Amino acid sequence: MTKETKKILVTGACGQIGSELALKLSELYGKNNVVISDVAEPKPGSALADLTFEYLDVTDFATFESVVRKHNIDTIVHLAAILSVVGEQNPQKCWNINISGTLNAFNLGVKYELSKVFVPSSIAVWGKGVPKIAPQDGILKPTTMYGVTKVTIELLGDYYFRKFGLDCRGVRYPGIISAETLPGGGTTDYAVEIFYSAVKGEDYVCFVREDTRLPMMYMPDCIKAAIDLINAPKEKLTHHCDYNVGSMSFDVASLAKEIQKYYPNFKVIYKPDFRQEIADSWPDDVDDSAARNDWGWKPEFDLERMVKDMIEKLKAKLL
Ligand code: AKB
Repeated sequence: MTKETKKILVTGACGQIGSELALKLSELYGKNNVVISDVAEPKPGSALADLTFEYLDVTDFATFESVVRKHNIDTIVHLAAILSVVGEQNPQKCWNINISGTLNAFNLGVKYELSKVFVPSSIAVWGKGVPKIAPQDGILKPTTMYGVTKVTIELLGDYYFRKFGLDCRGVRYPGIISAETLPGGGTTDYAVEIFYSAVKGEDYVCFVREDTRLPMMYMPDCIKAAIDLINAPKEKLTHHCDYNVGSMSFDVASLAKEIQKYYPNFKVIYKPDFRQEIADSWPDDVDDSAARNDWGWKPEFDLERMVKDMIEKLKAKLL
């Protein structure tokens, strides 16, 4: 994207990633060039509430189209989605929102010859039997409806590129850790909730075992991955909506130990529930060499830096 032209529509903008990515995009490309949409309004008085907002259910093609036309949108950053845990509570709704919403974004991309559509995928594309370090290209057998929708979206990305020349791009996000907006119904939510308990001086009841190890990423790197991929030269890309992006990988016990450097009395009580099975079906880490080679992916935060920053931000927010 260049500074002059682009009008970007961010769907699902009030969610965990959208609320920070939309602000970064408005900083980079100008407030007037970013339109946000969601099925919930931004919090009154928040920085997000300063951006142009459109109420949009992404499964409603006519309204989606009217927003694209009204604002002369050139790029869609399509974040509206149902995550893994909520998806298991209502698989049909997960399929409808994730698949219809993405198809609408892709079809608008083709119809209005948009420059790009960015739609994230997830580590949820893998299932039981995945190697501990997930390869870029491997067998995808997800066990959740969320994972099924993400594999489908990756395949749709390849199809729309080949069939219509649509420039669609996406990364497989790991669990995202951030202090601004809580994640909404994912399996990796424990890695965010644990900080709120620690900073509030409470014990944390964790819904997965202490040895549960998953790939994770801090929000500044999550935003960097989206913007770096959106801006990468097309001719360098060997994949579309399915780039592995690694950052850090840790088990809950190691995260708790790092937090205890700041809160020595902090305790985690482990009470695994149905989410353990989902976590166990995902890899420990990912091989992101394709992202590194194709568009120079390089994360900046490790566990120590992330924990320090999260605690500082949450202290300012909660205390
Ligand atoms: C979830 O846990 O469902 C998400 C994800 C890994 O995509 N955070």
